[in-house]
Amino acid sequence: MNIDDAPATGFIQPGPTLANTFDDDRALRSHLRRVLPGELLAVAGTDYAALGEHAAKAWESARSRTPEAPRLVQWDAWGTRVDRIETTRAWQHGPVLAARFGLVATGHEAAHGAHARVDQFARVYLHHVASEFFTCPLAMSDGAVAALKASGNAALCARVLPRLLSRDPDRLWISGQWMTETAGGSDVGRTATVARRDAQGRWRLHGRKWFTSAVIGEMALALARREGAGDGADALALFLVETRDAEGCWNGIRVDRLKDKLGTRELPTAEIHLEGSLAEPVGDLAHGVRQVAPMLNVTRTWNAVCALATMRRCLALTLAHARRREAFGHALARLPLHRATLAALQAEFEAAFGLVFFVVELLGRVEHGGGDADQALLRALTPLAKLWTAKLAVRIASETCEAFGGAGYIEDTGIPLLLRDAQVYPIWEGTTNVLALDALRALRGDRIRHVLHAADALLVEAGGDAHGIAAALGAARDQLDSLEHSRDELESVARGIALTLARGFAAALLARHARWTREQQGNAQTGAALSLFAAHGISRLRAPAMDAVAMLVDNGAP
Ligand code: MFK
Repeated sequence: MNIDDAPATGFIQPGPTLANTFDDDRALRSHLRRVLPGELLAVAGTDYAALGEHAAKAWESARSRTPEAPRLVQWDAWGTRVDRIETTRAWQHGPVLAARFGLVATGHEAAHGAHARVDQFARVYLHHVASEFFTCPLAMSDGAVAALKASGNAALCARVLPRLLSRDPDRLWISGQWMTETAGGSDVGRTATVARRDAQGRWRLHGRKWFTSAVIGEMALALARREGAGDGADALALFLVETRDAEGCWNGIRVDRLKDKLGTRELPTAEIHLEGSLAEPVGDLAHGVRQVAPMLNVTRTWNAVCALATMRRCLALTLAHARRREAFGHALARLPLHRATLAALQAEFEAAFGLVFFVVELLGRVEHGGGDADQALLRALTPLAKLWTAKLAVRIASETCEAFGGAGYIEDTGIPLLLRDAQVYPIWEGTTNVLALDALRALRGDRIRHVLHAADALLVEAGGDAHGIAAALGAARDQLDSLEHSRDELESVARGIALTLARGFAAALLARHARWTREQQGNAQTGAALSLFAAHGISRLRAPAMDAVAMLVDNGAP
């Protein structure tokens, strides 16, 4: 049968399409206009538009082909162990786009000073979804740059940083971060990999790494325990491992298998054995967690920016669909409950956007000599932004599936992928609970005062606090103070405190931005987002309920 002779099938719903994702993004555009100098925005704007165009096209092309997955080929035809990882097309092209758009390098561009990080993360945000999580190894690379700079190891920096920051795809290096082991995912202190000297006095690593997301890279930073150094996190050291030797052979690395993951399937996450891999200490042969911490904070910022990118993609598709899909005699976008649902999600997204890009701005300031107050604020807000946006991305992706009805549950619409991928954000780089406890660590002493003081200053800039933002933040501080001497109770409510601080600070930022957009752009949409966000409630505090918890977890025995 000729295709032209096929019987008419009646109504067919067109799938959602994307316009240039930069042109279309009010939150991003108004934010960049407020914080970036005009000259930088004018030059970088060409790249943002190109990334936005690429993102729209990548969405279309992904719909017209069968999804690809990476493959591990362990043996060649003649029996030689090769452990070759074959990646998808988007991944093969990843280094070219990363170098061309400076997805790591622009963040360290000296000429742009403290603004470099905003420029960089605007690029990351625009490219993340289209990159098919190639941003994951880029995050590790950026984190490695931060850890190496903080280490003060001049020789390693001179050798490696020009590679990690290269704008030439043939010179660009990608770095992994190898921490997670079978015994230690969150509790990194249980790392069992051992560092031992060989006959020539060189360090070699022996052990098993359970999640290595960038074994395709040229190097990795890995935690290992110097032989005989004792137990615990303090006895760990941080090492740089180059994955291949001068002949291009694996540096004592055996790739056991690729992970069969819920999402991020294009990302070839591997289990590996280190069998005498040559390694170089980054700093002292102790305090490895402290040495890797700058990396963790940078990768957690990437996590938050990528979570935002997923939210924005979900909202763009949901709105595009709501404008074209009709039900009950109207476009979905005209139905009161559907409209209210979408607007509430958009408001949450805009608040989260402000918090994440404020963290990005602070990171730039701190890296360019920012004072103690900026440092304390950055340390406190990074885990808050990471944990809140990770959860929110899952919620928005789940609502997105629902907003498409049955089509949102069908794999080749591309919608379920957003939800499966979003679920990585609350796990990757520390779970919600680990991050909530890190927030407690970061808020110790008078750091909480810096957060509240900064929020007060934002509310002054906003011209007032019409939504009880300061009160919500104050209540979180009071709970933190009142439970200071009862560690178990404090930990049991840490999520509520962290979420309240994240939401309260985000609301203060949104209030300031609402004033700016109203006065500078004659636009009341940010103010509307603030009203809806606040109406949804800022506080997420919970009272400790230790007895009830014990009854439920310990099977009735308090
Ligand atoms: C997209 C790709 C996805 C692919 C699938 C992914 C699946 C998941 C794959 C993974 O496994 S990703 C990695 C997830 N793991 C983590 O992110 C680690 C989570 N654990 C933590 O974050 C713990 O809080 C941490 C290991 C960092 C610390 O726990 P410890 O061992 O109890 O350390 P301790 O004694 O509290 O802190 C040691 C030092 O580090 C202290 O400094 P001092 O020695 O000077 O006192 C801390 O203050 C410091 N520190 C800890 N966290 C810090 C920090 N400093 C700055 N910033 C931080 N964030």
